[in-house]
Amino acid sequence: MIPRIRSGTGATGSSQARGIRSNPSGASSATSAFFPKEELKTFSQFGTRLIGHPNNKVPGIEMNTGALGHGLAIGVGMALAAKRDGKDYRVFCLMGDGEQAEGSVWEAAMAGPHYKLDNLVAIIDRNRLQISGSTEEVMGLEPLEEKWAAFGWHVVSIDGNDMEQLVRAFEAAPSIPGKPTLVMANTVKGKGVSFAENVAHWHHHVPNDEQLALALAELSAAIESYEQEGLVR
Ligand SMILES: Cc1ncc(C[n+]2csc(CCOP(=O)(O)OP(=O)(O)O)c2C)c(N)n1
Ligand SMILES: [Mg+2]
Repeated sequence: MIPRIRSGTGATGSSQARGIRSNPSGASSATSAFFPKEELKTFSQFGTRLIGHPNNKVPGIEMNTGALGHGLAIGVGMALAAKRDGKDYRVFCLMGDGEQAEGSVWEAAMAGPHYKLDNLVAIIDRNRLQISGSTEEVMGLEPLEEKWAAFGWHVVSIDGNDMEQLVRAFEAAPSIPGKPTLVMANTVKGKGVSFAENVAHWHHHVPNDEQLALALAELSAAIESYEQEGLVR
């Protein structure tokens, strides 16, 4: 079953490393009644608070993002605060794979196991692309899972486009007491939109009217088939 996903912080802490993901976070904030859905129409326009990166002027968003590499350090702080305050919430931090080129990610990667933050789950969107092309050409990351394991994380590798696998990985954490979990979510960028799949420049590109119509048709057809299979509630 595909569960509803809430963005922002609440009973479950969530830290977003990936600023460019402001589209879905804005949409889910609106549907979670943080602000009226109408406001989504102002996205990226002059004077809007939906500026293209999550920022703390948007209700439900506590941290600004945009500069890569800060999310995990914030997540470590939130998870450490939970431990110190005796709270039982968990913290989820979504990072990009291109983001792994930032040194600050690895400082936070050291701190997670050091403070035994088994209430922390970091996810890497391993789509093998970053803004200007292949991650392995821009800054080689492999062997990435081994690096995280060597830093003391419990590493779980899944198909990140499969919602069931994601939910299972999140529910299973923490598997090893004292160890934070790293979910390597192997994904296809632009999945489900034929012309955008695996194409780096869709990191940040505005579709024209035809592309928008095609994307909506393809995604609607996919949602319909999920509904028929009983996979969406
Ligand atoms: C500190 C910092 N350096 C560089 C950039 C420019 N930049 C924006 S997105 C990006 C690539 C991110 O790649 P990835 O995290 O894999 O995101 P994807 O393209 O897969 O969505 C870069 C280098 C930035 N935002 N912050
Ligand atoms: Mg990427």
